[in-house]
Amino acid sequence: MTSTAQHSPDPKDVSRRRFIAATGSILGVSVLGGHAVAAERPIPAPRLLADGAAVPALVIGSGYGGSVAALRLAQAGVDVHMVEMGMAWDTPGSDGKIFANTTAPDYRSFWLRTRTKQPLSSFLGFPIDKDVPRFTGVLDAEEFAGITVYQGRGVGGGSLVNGGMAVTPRRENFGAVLPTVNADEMYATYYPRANTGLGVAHVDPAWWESAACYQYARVGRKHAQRSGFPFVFVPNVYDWEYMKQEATGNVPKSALVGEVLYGNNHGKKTLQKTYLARAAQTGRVTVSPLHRVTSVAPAAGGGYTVAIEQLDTTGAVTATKAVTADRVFFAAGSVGTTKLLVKLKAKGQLPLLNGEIGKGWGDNGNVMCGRANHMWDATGKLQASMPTAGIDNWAAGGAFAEVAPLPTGIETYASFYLSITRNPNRAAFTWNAAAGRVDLNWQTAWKQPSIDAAKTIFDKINAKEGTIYRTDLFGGSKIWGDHLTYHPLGGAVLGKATDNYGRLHGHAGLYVIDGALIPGNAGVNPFVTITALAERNIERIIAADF
Ligand code: FAE
Repeated sequence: MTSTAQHSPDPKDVSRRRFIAATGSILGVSVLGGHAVAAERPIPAPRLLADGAAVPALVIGSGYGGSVAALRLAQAGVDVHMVEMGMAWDTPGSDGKIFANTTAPDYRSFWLRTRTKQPLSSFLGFPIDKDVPRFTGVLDAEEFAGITVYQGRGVGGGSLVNGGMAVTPRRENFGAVLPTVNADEMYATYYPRANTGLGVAHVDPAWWESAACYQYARVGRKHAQRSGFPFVFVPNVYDWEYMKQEATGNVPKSALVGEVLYGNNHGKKTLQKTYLARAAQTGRVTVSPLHRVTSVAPAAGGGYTVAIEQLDTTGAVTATKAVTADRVFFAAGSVGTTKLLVKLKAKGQLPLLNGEIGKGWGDNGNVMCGRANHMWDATGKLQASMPTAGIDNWAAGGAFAEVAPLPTGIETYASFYLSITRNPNRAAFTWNAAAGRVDLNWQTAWKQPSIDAAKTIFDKINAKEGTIYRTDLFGGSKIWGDHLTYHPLGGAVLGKATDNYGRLHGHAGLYVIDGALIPGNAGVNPFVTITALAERNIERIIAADF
């Protein structure tokens, strides 16, 4: 076994017990009442921004980049307010759970849709999408002309819905990921800091070898190795001790009942439990959930006027607010940040932004596929929803294929993969004045290089194993899931739309600090790189600008 991770995981993030001791005043009633759900989600106290408020630092979005910015600014003595369009995700529904299960999507699952749009649209050839009430749910399937971009919505951003795979790119590949960034500093300081802050850890290999819930991954390993491909373990932010307890039936199940896409009720160390918990401890960070930033423009007396819409859970606007901020951090994710900047430049609110705004967007080369195994290669009806491993074919074909779970609860005899490939195509966001929205010019056909790269792995495995691709997962007998990405990157690229630390050109005091900075491809799952880059940039910004 080898590993792609080049750090020494040191998960010293806030333990639940320590946090409860430290934040009794914030969680008060819930903690005293021993309410496990709230205790697991020690996030900054919602304190809604009032119309006309003035704040020193305003962070738009509460995903990875926003959480790093909030924590480090607060630790440096700056009061921070986070504005998050999604919900707080701190209150259980009538079933006692905060999040819905992957196999039973409900009103909580999707952001303002009346019908689910599941990444796998069919199973055994039957469509699986269904009607749901329109609600500010946790997963957004945002549709552009040529691609659907999946994103997390809520306090914690993508950490609420993602697979937790926490991958540090191989050092030799870093130059292609962020060419203007000093790799020595990243690997000596910022990747280790990010991994520690996120609570990244490896699965216990001995347990993994015998756990029923990772049979699918062991089948994936067998097939990879029999075709001569390197099979690597990757760390995750799931609490592995919790998963062991799930397997023995001692705690409420989460990964072992397939929770992931629509949130994990237990076990996953989302940002709510790591960076945001530590931010809450500073006492300097507040958050307005269900608040959406619509505009940022220079204020007459200096700083910026930020226009905000307050939403209810149907998505209706219940109030509009204008606040002023000395400094504004765009952390609304690659798509959210870029859409705002493109609109604000085009409409003249931020006219001095440069011509790089909106450019350099990529899908991290995402493409999915499934293989149909023989009856003797059962992948198991119990599948942990947290991936642990993949096929690292960067050296030969330019693909990292995550062996992904298919947690349906039944034996599927399917091996399922999300490949991250080197796709050179880059798209641009532009303002569509007639429609009053931002468009993205990505074309579905641009996935072909990704399909070609993935085929170098799976054609060979199929030939060796005498197996075929599944055609029942994406509708219309399609083999390739080429209609989506989970990993939007770019749009306000580091060193182009911003300086080399995320300061936007043209308007002092505005920063980009999220996945929009990364030029389209991280080569591996991106959140560790987004976090590490944010750690690097905020350190410099605090030292030089505050
Ligand atoms: P992000 O986490 O998306 O946070 C942006 C936040 O801003 C969101 O909470 C938005 O609701 C909010 N927002 C947007 N617009 C506005 C606005 N106008 N006003 C106020 N708030 C706004 O950004 N990555 C991995 O490394 N490993 C994985 O295993 C993995 N699995 C994934 C699985 C799924 C299903 C998905 C969807 C993603 C996955 N990712 C994974 C990708 C990862 O979650 C993503 O790269 C990061 O979350 C991006 O971080 P950012 O800070 O850029």
